[in-house]
Amino acid sequence: MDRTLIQEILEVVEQAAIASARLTGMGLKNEADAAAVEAMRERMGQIQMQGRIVIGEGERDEAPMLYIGEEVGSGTGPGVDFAVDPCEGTNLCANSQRGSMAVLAASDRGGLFNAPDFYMNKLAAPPAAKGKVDIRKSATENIEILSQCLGLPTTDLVIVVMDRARHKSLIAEIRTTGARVQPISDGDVQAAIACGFAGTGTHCLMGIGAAPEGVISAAALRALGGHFQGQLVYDPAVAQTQEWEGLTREGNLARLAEMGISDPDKVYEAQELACGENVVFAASGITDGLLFDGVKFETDCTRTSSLVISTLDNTARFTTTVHIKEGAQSIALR
Ligand code: VTB
Repeated sequence: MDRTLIQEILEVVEQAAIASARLTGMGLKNEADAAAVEAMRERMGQIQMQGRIVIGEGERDEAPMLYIGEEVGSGTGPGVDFAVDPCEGTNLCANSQRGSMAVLAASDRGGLFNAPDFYMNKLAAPPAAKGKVDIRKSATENIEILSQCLGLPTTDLVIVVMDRARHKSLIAEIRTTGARVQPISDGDVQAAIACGFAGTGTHCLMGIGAAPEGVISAAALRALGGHFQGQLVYDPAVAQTQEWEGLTREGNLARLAEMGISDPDKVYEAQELACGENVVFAASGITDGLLFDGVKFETDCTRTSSLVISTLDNTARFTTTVHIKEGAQSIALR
C-alpha cells in the first residue's frame, strides 16, 4: 500500500455516504445499505489494486456485492485487503438518527483478521490507557484505571454501552462506580473511534457488538495508538439476541472450530485484529455524528465530512469535501 491509496479510499467512503444519505429518514434500511454497497463497489473498481474483501456483506450466496472473498479494483497493482461496512448503523440512517456512516479499513494482504459473523465483547479506550485497561478485568477495575490514566475523577468519565438486554448488569456495575453511562442504540464503531480522540466526551466503549465491526474499530484504534481488545462471544445466553434464536453454545463452538478458531476465548489485541504492516481507516458521515457531520445536499454542491486515519503517514485527516454540481453558481464556504 502507498499513500496514493489514502485519497482513493477517502473517495470510496464519500461516494457510499452520498448514496445512502439520499435515503436518510425514509425508513428503508436495506435500500440504504444496498445503495452504499453499490457506490462503494463502483468507486473501488476504479482503483489500481488487487483488492479483496475479507469482511463485507456476508457470504457470496447471500450478498451479491462486496461479499467475503470478492475481488475488487482494477486487478493490477498492490494487494489490499478490505473490511467494509458501507452503511454502518443502517437503522440510524433509516430513522435519520445520529451516527450513521460509510466505513472501511484497508491493509496489506492478510493484514486484517477474518472475523466470523459472531458477536464480540469489546473494550476501547484512549491512548493514555492503552495496555493498562484490560478486557479480562472487571468494569469497576477498568474504570479505576481509566480515571488514573486520564487524570479524571470516575464521576467525569463517560462509558458508552450498546443499549441491549445483555448489558443490564454491565450498566448497573458501571453506575455503581459513579461513572456515567451513555447507551447507544447502534453504531459502536463510531463510539469506539471517538475514544481514540480527546474532547469527544466519551472515554470508553464496553460491551458486546458485532465481531466484523470490531476489526474495523481495531484498525482505527491501532493507527491512533488507542486501546482496543476484542473477545468473541459464542454463547447465546450471553449474546441475548434474536439473531441467534435456535442456535446453541455447542453449535457455535463447532462453527468456530470449523473456521479454524482453535481458542474461542482468545483475547485479541488491536495489533492482532489489524496486523498488517500498514492500516488505513476511512469513514464518511451519512448522518451527523460525534466525529463529523453527515452528507449535506445543497443547491450547488454536495458536502461530505470524513475522517481518514493512516499509518502510512501517521495522520488522522478530518476532511470536508465540496462535490461541485454542474453549473454551480454559489458555493458556500461552510
Ligand atoms: C452491532 C454493532 C453495530 O449493529 O453490530 C449492532 O456493532 C447489531 O447488534 O454498530 P444487535 O444484533 O445486538 O442489534 C450496529 O449497532 C450497527 O450496525
